[in-house]
Amino acid sequence: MAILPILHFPDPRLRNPAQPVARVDGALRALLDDMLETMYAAPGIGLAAPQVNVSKRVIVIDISEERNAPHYFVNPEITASRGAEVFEEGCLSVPNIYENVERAEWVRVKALGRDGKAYELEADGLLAVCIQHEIDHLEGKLFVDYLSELKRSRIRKKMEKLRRHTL
Ligand code: GNR
Ligand code: NI
Repeated sequence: MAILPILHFPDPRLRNPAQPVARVDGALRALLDDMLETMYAAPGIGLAAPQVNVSKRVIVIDISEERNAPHYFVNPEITASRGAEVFEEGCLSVPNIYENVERAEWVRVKALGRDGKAYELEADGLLAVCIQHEIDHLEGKLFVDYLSELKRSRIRKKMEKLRRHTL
């Protein structure tokens, strides 16, 4: 197990569309385990592989209070969605920024699990928000893309300044 470094906006590597996984093998399960450990340590409720510089369609999520109910999504696809809801989102790749984003309020998602078997899950509330946020990462999309150009450029400047400080 290992904690992986998380890329920060506006790193261009966060913008690459991720590649489908051909096979859920031992190496992929090791990636899922490292991503889960990284997400718990951050701490966050979800993590997509592009955030740890792995361009694969892989997501982990755990919205439980006890941090003991992980969801694994390999090659996830939203097969149905309904409604709209605004939720205040944050992102481990855009630290300390929280903004309202409108998304579908209910989704059905199809994916492979940690065992490589296909399954479907229906979600609403925080889980639905998180699934959509993570699938966006697989397309190179970030929650700040839903904000105005003005807000996004302010956030970009803040992040660049922070990075100059910590380098
Ligand atoms: O930890 C996270 N919290 C969160 C809160 C509201 C909406 C989405 C999220 S996902 C985020 C972790 C993350 O950046 N995943 O990509
Ligand atoms: Ni995120």
